[in-house]
Amino acid sequence: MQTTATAAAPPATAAPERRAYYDRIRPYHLAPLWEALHALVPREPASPCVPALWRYAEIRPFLMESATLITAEEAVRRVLVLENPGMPGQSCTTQSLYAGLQLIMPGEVAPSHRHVQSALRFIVDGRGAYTTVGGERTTMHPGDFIITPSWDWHDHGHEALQSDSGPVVWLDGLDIPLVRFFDAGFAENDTQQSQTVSQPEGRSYARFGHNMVPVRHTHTSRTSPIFSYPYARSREALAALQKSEAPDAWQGWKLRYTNPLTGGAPMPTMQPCLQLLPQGFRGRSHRGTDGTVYSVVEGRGTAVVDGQRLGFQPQDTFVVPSWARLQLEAETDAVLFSFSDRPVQEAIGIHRESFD
Ligand code: GTQ
Repeated sequence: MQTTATAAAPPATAAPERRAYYDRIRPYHLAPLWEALHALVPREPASPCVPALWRYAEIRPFLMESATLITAEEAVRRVLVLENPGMPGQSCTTQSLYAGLQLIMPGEVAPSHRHVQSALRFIVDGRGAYTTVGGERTTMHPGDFIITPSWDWHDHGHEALQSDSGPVVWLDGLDIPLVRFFDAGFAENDTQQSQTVSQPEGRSYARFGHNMVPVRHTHTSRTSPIFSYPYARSREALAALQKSEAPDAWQGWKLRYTNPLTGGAPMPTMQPCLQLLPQGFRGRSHRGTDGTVYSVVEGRGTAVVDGQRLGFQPQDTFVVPSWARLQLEAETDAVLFSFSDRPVQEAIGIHRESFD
């Protein structure tokens, strides 16, 4: 979303009389388009975002160390941002999307707040934490995909009731850079730390999670009424497909999560997917204009991104930039969660993809 420096500053190589002219018009806040046109309107995407992989085994100790430095309450959200190495300091993983790993320790609370930015959570490590959205609490299990809709109150916590409970880590995906681009961000803190739980756990899933909808329900929200999509159900679907049909040559068996009321993306700005690659899979190359963040749930393999090999294991996160060629390879059966800004690009009619 940030314009590149090359787009703004005319090159020093310009002819002296042109440079002198540029110098004279600058105080009037004018700039010559012809020096920047090629960068502003490129022949094809030229993203500053680069392919990158975060090895969970390598970064987990840093995440755990953060808990010795600050509590979840003081931090509000104790997260290590997965900053794209091509865009340091900008708190983004692709140009439009933010990803981070959030840590909750047993007994902690991340206080209730709300914001315009939509969030998704994908549980990476540990069990026993919960998130509360709109008065309904959901317990987190590894592989669950959970939504925080725009402007809904939400708090996270970990009651530490079980003797085996430990740290819980999840991947946060937010449309923070998109909202920042539009200068449309609002946020507020709740008056209470943890919102009052007013609904029994599982109510949303009972009402909307079984290809059925309460008979007099009319939907007004832009976001799915299911806010937790359990891994057990999604994984079961992939296992059944593996038994019943050949994998797609590019993406294996890949399903997108939907809003059951529309069939579209579960949230306006992000499309999450879950895919299974069979052992020995050597996928064909494909690319899309939606830069994508992947979280590895099961198995080992390699993402070949514009020729760069990113070897992955469970709990790793990697990012594939817009228009980079991706080939997926699996050494064992592998399950990948992913999300991109595709619904936004589709809404404005600019999404492109190609399958080689
Ligand atoms: O859990 O509400 O990673 O507000 C960044 C901003 C998580 C959250 C993030 C947030 C949250």
